[in-house]
Amino acid sequence: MEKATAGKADGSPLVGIVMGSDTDLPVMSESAKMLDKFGIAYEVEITSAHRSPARTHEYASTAIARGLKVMIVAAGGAAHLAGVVAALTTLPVIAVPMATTVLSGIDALLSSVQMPAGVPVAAMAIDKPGAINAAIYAAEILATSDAAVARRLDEYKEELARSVAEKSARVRLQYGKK
Ligand code: AIR
Repeated sequence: MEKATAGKADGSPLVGIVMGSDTDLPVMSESAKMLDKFGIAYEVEITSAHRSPARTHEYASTAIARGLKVMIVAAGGAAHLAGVVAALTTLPVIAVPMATTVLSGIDALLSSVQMPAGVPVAAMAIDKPGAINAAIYAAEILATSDAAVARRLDEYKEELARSVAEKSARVRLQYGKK
């Protein structure tokens, strides 16, 4: 896949990856990896809706002025971060519920998805699949006005289909079918 970076001419970030704690980073690095794959510039921020509300307010309310176009927001447990960020910006906010508590992410999923009317949050699946899909979804939003990102998404879909065909060929071989 071609490696040019999608962003403003100065290469400044278009996507903000925000998480409630550094303990979310091992999962959220999957979002970063996918954005790298699509050549999309991003920034990473740790801030907590509960532990650092002032920092969260500052970060979210200045996101548009910094040139961001989409926010990916991850938190576990009582995951209010995506909702708070969405309350403070008109950028599209994509939530990734983290499986950090004994409830395995169901708590974070419900906290993210059950937003009141007027403050939308696009909630992804819990943990790694959600982190990957959040980046793809962010790329899809950017692709509506960026032909290079749209082309990389097309290539990614083709790559996905090829990988299924290859898996099928391997399994058919294993079970004696040609
Ligand atoms: N969290 C941090 N502030 C508010 C919330 N909901 C979340 C983090 C992390 C979990 O609490 O997003 O998933 C546990 O954080 P820690 O720092 O205790 O490991």
